[in-house]
Amino acid sequence: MASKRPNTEAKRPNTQAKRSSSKTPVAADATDKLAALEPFREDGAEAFLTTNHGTRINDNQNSLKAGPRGSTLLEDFILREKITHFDHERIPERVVHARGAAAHGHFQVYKPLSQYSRAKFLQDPAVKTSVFVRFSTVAGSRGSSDLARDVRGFAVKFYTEEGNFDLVGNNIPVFFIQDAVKFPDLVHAVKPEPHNEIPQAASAHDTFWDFISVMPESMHMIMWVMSDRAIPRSFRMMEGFGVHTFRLVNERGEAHFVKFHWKPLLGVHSILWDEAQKISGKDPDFHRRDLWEAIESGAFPEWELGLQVIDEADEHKYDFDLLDPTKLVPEELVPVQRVGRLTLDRNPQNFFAETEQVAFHPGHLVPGIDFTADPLLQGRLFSYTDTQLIRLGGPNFHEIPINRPVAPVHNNQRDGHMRQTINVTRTSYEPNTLGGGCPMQAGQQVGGFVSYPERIEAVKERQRGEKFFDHFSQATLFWNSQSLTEKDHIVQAFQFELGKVGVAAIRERIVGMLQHVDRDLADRVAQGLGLDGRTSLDGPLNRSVPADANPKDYQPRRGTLPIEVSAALSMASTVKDSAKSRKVAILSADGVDGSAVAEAKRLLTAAGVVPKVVAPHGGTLEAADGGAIAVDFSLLTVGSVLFDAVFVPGGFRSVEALRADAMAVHFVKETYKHCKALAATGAGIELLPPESSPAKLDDARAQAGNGRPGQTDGDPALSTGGDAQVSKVVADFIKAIARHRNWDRERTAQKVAA
Ligand code: HDE
Repeated sequence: MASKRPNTEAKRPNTQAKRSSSKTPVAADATDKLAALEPFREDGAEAFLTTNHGTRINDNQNSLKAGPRGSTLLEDFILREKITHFDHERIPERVVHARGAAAHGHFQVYKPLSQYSRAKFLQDPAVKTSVFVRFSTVAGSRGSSDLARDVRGFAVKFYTEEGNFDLVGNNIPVFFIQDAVKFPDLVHAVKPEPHNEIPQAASAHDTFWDFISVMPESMHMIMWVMSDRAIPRSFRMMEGFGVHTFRLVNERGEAHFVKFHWKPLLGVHSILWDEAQKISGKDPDFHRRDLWEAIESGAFPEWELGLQVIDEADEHKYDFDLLDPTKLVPEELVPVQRVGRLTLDRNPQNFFAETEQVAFHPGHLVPGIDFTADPLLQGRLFSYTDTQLIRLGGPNFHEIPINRPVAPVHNNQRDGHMRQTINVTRTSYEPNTLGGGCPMQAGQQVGGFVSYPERIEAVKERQRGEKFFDHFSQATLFWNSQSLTEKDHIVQAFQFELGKVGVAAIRERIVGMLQHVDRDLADRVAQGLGLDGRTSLDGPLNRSVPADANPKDYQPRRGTLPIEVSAALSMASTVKDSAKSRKVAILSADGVDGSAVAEAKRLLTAAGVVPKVVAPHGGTLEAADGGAIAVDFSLLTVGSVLFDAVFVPGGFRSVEALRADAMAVHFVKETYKHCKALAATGAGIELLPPESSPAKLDDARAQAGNGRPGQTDGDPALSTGGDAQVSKVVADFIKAIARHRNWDRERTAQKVAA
């Protein structure tokens, strides 16, 4: 075998200091984060196995022993190094947001945003700013299911030429609490209970609801978390929000308040709680896999960056406080301007090195973006560096490849655990004369960060703004803005969550709290719990009160909003124009109509849909015409919940076999019950659940017989036709997939046992 020097030797990491200085402009490709990561990649191809110190290893099968049956010798430095490294492979998981998946990509603005911000990455539509984006759940451990009912993290690291800007947001625009001091309480309440560490990645337990039942400021967020927003279909189909109000500052030093949004181009879509629970068993990596596969297949996820810009003069214009993170700014009051596009186009190559070691921080800012005094944001500014110190083990985590900015780094910070940079100057202080005064401070004109000179005249006190005490009006707005189906799901979510709460008094207090959101909501939740909707609260509503305060001063006050409904808050108003990247099961068995399978695959693939043949057995199927069809999954290995839609092609032998197979029958029934698109041709119609509407199915059979394709029962997500009508049926089917679900089916479908 040809001897070749291992890559680790060949590719020595560049130090930032070598690449450029603050006076030299950054080379065009130096802002490409993927290129910057290149020197750190190692593939071991055609290389010899070595120790960490470069000594080639001759025997990786046997430890060094005193004779073939003798004990292992302490001298075996190869064994000791290998085992020691292995023993230390784990680092602490994130205290929250432990479970996540990430991808590389880039961001481009549509037009210069110079009127609002001087940030360079927001100026030139030709500039592609590298990004690394990590999505996460909040409560669960690293190995928990993707499908927990939970908020999703949506953290974006922009590697800009002026340094890293991290937009560390969530898929819900508000938060549970108003002040950072309550964060450890909230997280302790939602995490598994301390005595038995149950339940994992779930809020459906006593301590969480106990806390919520005495924290009315959480109610707006709770409405979102009980909605289907907390069980997204895909990371690619979630909105993202910066949550806090930030500031944009332009070249002239003028500031505007801003709320950041991410709008997914595939629309905002969710699944049902019944599916979420089943997916957690069938494929707990469902979201992670979905992101990975979409990027691998070239269906790159995209979002538009949205800004809600508010004049400083309007700071006090609204009945809610812009500094209160439990409130959103309704889009009807301040429209979202879409200003740029985020595209994720490359998967990480090493989960640990990139996704696990990436360190986000809302305090990673660039000139042109600044904070407000939101007390939740202010507390976060402390927390994120602090947590990396223990999680990543020391103060040099910024030198880990994924965290390094593409902008040059020069300062007098030195040493510490695992220091990589070799600072070659004698001076590590400033001012100095020995080092020619370098590195030197940067004036604003050359990109020096200057904090926005916000005027502050204040008394030092532990207090909150007056409007912070309006805990219910936006919770009510959210409820009023939901579609009937969304409302049903919220009621069921409360019934589920509280149904898992053992202490009756907690359930009652939550119902009492819900009465302040909406009477009907409270009544419906109470009914499912076997409670009286008029349950009155035991004690004061808000128990988050300082020791010496008068509790009366801390009780909620209802504000008024100029709108009663906000369409933007309902997923029913999302775009539903693309079936791209959706997964379809083509349910088949031996004897299937091979040409129907081929035609459906062709049409679906052309529409960007991902068809998979699912059959009672793996390997290949023998089609009715004798041809062979490759099976992607056997029924045993998947479930309908892993697909967006199902097509049952004709072929009598195939359909007979499927009808005799309980798993196949269940697969179709469940698809129907979950309101997904279903299509069938020829004999395949016989597999559609008769419960859907027997009379209409007869009609469909008749239509199939006389050659007219149809949509059964006026149900736009049920497409049927004869064997010769595959093209027409699949065309309707694709439209139905793009609409995501036919939620109207739900009330009748509930009766279908699945
Ligand atoms: Fe975080 N949060 N958070 N958070 N957060 C963390 O930082 C914290 C909050 C968010 O993919 C931790 O590196 C405090 C709001 C995301 O790596 C920690 C408070 C929002 C991620 C932390 C909040 C977020 C985190 C844990 C209240 C939406 C995952 C590990 C004052 C705007 C980032 C880490 C990733 C992670 C603290 C509230 C978003 C402990 C103290 C509000 C997306 O530092």
